[in-house]
Amino acid sequence: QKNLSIFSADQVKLVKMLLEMGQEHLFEDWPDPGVDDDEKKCFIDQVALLDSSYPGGLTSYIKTARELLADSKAGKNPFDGFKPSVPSGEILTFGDDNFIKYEETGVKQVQNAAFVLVAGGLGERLGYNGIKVALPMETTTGTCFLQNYIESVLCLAEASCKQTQGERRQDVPFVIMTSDDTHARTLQLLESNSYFGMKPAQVKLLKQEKVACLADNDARLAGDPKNKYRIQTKPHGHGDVHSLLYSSGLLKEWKDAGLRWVLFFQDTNGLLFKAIPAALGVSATKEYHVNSLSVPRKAKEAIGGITRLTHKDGREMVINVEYNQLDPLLRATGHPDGDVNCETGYSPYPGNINQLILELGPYIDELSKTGGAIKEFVNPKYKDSTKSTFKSSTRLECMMQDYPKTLPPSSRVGFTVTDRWLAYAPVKNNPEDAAKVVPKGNPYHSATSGETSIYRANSMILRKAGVKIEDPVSKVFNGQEVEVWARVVWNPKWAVTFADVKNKVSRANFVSQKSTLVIKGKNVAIQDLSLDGTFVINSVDDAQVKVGGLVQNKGWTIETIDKENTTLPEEVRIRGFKINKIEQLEKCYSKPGKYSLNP
Ligand code: UGB
Repeated sequence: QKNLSIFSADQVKLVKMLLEMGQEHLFEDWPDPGVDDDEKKCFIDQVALLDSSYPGGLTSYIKTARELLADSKAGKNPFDGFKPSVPSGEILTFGDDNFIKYEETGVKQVQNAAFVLVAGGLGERLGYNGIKVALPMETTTGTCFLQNYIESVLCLAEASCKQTQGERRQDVPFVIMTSDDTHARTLQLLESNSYFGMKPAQVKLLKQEKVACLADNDARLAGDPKNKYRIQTKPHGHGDVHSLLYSSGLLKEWKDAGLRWVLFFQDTNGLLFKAIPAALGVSATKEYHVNSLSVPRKAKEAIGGITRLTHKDGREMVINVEYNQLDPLLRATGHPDGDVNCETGYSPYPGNINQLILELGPYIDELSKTGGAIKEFVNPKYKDSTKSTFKSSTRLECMMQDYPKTLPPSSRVGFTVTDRWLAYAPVKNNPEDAAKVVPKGNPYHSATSGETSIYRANSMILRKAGVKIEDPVSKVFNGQEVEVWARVVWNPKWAVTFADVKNKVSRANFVSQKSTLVIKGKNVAIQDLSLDGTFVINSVDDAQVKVGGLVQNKGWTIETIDKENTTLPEEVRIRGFKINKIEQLEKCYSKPGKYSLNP
């Protein structure tokens, strides 16, 4: 009571709200006014921030927490009454007529889309000290994830404009959700690289705030153990992206500008843009309000499963069931073996890769009702079976893929399955877990598999386009067995669709397994090339380059390294290999004109 005198009227309201919500313990041991007043003001500033950054404020947070904690204590199953079954969706096979048709439709739609990258996670599982979007996607060129994402969006937007004769007048928006853990470093990465060619105004950073931790089943907020004038906070999860987009006013701005789609994606999937045009084509053709891109999933793999849930009362939805919930749900509903592979060698439930395409109009309608609040969950670690105390504080969490949970039954919620090699190679696990914890035969989700998957995808795409690519060899890096294909890398300027690739390679091309082919140029035609070594082609946009003939040299080798070798940078050690650049043919075409190379 005595301390209220140091606060403004608005701050007093916040104190009263906390007292009404059973949070008086937060003010215990506060000394009289005049002692630590600045700290007390910082405390109330923090409360104001926690209150304003949660839809419905702290009152709503505490109420929801009490309900969810009571459900958790009672052992209530969130899927009570629901039966899982395998849903049906659009299945795409890379390179067939259907895929090409959807890709063409999708590219036209890109100019009506906004792209949203969720990059607030620090990647504790990876154990890397930097931000994940700054990691090299592959070490042949050293291109980082963020550069590839931005360049892919720019090139897709340009292709889209060209195909529709420049109907669009504005730049495609690119949003990055950051957090306190990633914000400053993301901004610095952008600024020090001139936004990788994007206009700074095109890029918006939205920072998510953490939420208050909960100390017990009554949802008493946990004090920070290091400072009695602070509440302990933890991340709320990637589901925050919806409320942030809504409260920022961006969605309305996009609607007014005539946009139709919002695409969401994650921080470390170097393959993701290879399937985006086709998936967008599916959304446009089927008029999906929600389209979730997925890939065949290995049983027990740490990605959610897309599942049809049918309730006893007739309710039905197609939704991601998170990996730790799928197995118990299946066991409880008449599938005694739980989450297992079927005869295809994969789980019958397609794997969610959190690449979502939402139609903007229905998205805004829904968010106008919910304010962007997403169904949350709580995962307390109890001290014992009485479930009355926690081992450490907990908090509410939410996931962006749970957005469809509140949608009306009339919503068109679909999904698109595409080849795994084409679309999904995340970098999430540290080398030890990848080698030892991941079940044998399941994808590693490591820096090693992330990079080698890029070479495999590019090689397989070239094969589909008619290039003869030698078979891969098997190697073990950081305890993980992977296929090593020829290191084929191109920048998005060269190709963003399969049609682009097909247009640029012709006749009898051959690339040996030990080779590296780097294409950094827009108009580079590969004709009758026989490559056994390393060939790097750089060209300016206005140069028309044709390359072919025999290129043979010692090339760039993949050298095994010891992950404990601290003289090497961390981003190299987590891969278990480095590229040893011995000899190459490098060609630079820096002036406009027509060039032909046939050594
Ligand atoms: N992220 C944020 O931006 N903010 C946060 O508070 C937390 C994360 P993880 P997760 O496709 O690979 C998801 O930790 O949550 C960003 C799906 O739930 O890498 O374990 C973070 O920066 C799962 O169903 O993934 O698993 C990153 O970009 C499956 O689809 C993204 O959110 C899996 O991803 C994901 O965070 C997958």
